[in-house]
Amino acid sequence: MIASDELLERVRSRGFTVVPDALARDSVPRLRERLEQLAEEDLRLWTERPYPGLEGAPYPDGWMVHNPFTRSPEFAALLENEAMHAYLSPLLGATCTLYAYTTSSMPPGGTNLSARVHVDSPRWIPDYPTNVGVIFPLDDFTDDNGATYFLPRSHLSPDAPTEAEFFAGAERVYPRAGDMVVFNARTYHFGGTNRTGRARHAITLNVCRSYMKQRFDYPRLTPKEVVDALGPVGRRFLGFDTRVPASLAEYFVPPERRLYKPNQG
Ligand SMILES: O=C(O)CCC(=O)C(=O)O
Repeated sequence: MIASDELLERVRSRGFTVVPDALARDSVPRLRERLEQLAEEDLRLWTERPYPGLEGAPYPDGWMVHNPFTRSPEFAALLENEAMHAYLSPLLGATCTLYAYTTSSMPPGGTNLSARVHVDSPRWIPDYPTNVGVIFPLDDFTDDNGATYFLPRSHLSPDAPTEAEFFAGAERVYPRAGDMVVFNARTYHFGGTNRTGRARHAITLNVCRSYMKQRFDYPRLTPKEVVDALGPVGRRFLGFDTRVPASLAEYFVPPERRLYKPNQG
């Protein structure tokens, strides 16, 4: 699959774009169903087995499931989504890796942590994106259910807009379920409020340059059966080609057995 030059240019010049038909439409209902199950499971586990020191605290990332691909093959398959990689490679290089993989849902009558003017990458280097965000909507985004706001061209400035400046210039995106939003993660955005009675679900990935640290140590965190089901693109994306040795025995190995493989940037 090849990215559209016009849409890539929109990411570069305006900071974001909607790419149609990134997912097979018939895969969406199952992803949506699994997302709801995982979100409920997270809340239950948080109450039943709180992390030490956090007993009694509310779940910190409500309506966001972290690392769903470790618990559900439907989410693992997206690590190799061809449309996504067709856009990531020209923007970040064909060696880019996953920084974070979560879900983002707007509950009925509410919103989530993304309802603030924010960027998903604090670094600003002129003409050099370090991180790209990808949103896979699992519901059509509308004004009523919390379509995301983006401030066009805000990735071109080192300065943060005020909230007034943001809303004076922001545009909302209206992808359909199964489309994909691709954005320079330094573009200011804001998650909307869902005023309907049905949850608005989405999957959100943040992708970084190959030599940057990932949010989690995915090669250690990902279950073996998930890794075994992936091909070279999925493994590289998880960080398997850019690991670092933990001993001289792991360092002094032939090139084909190196943990940080040659030509990874
Ligand atoms: O779900 C959304 O609409 C926004 C998500 C978001 O802001 C983020 O992932 O940083």
